[in-house]
Amino acid sequence: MSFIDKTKIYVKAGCGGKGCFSFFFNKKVAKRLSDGGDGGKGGDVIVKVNPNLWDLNHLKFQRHIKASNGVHGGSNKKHGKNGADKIVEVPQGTIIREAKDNLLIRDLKNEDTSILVAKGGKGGIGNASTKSEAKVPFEGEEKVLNLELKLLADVGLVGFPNAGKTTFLNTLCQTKGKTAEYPFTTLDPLLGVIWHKDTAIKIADIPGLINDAHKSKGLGDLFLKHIQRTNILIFVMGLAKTDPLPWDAFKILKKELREFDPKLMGKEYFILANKMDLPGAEDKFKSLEKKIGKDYVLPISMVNKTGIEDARAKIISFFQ
Ligand SMILES: Nc1nc2c(ncn2[C@@H]2O[C@H](COP(=O)(O)OP(=O)(O)OP(=O)(O)O)[C@@H](O)[C@H]2O)c(=O)[nH]1
Ligand SMILES: [Mg+2]
Repeated sequence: MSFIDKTKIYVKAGCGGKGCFSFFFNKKVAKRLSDGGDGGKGGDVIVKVNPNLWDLNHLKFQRHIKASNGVHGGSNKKHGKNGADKIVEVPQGTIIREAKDNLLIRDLKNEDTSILVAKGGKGGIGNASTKSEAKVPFEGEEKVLNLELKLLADVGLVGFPNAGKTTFLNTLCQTKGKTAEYPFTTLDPLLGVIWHKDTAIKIADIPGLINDAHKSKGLGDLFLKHIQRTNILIFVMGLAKTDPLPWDAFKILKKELREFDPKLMGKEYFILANKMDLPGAEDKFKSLEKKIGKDYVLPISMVNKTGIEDARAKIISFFQ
């Protein structure tokens, strides 16, 4: 099952039920009186955050979403039942736009938020109220909506493929992301959590980037939107012989981020220099530290399990 962060849906609210046109003969006053009841209101379509959802996959085969129509009014002033609302559940961080002009309807950043996206039609008024003709009901609103998910993580891991991003996340947060010695092992974003007192700090691992990712090289920059909302970026560098030189990698990564969204460069960041267990890593680390400064780089090894607590403390320091 692949991670889906973009989809289009058609929503249609319910129509109002018809107002009833009917009479009864009142013997007491020897008169024909109108007694047609009003139609029920059509159901609304509501988009609601479900914090347990991770992506938009569940809407893949549910593109047409309709709320129920209101029931027609009846004789004896019987009011038709309102149509049931339809709730569309989405993950937190979903942005809703109207497809025709791409105008923002709502950015569902907060938990338990919901928004009415298509209003049900009013029911028709029966002749008991109008005293003449019954009034016709209203149609329910219909819209085509673009839904786009941008994960709400606090920290984003970026790096070349194979740098050890997922291994780091798995070690720090006990996630179960797939890791392997070949590039592009991670194909979908992965989220891990560490705790600081009562605060959950969410960390997002995204697929690896390479030079010209913004020109769709490798997996491209498709996933960079998922780190747009983070406060901090962690550049993970592998220091193995087969990994690109860390300083070069850092420059390329910064270029790719800037090409995608210059605001990404305004975020706080630091580098994790990984695979310190390997021969030659120490020299690479020292040269990187000299260039970027002590405060911006931490040595770690996921094989020797070193530097993990320093990395955790460094992350937490941004949230104090
Ligand atoms: N020697 C050594 N190998 C490591 C270390 N950390 C990770 N690796 C290995 O490096 C390879 C890549 O690790 P991943 O965690 O899959 O790397 P990634 O950055 O998530 O890679 P992509 O998902 O392809 O972008 C795996 O074979 C890991 O076992 C480390 O500290 N030392
Ligand atoms: Mg990975």
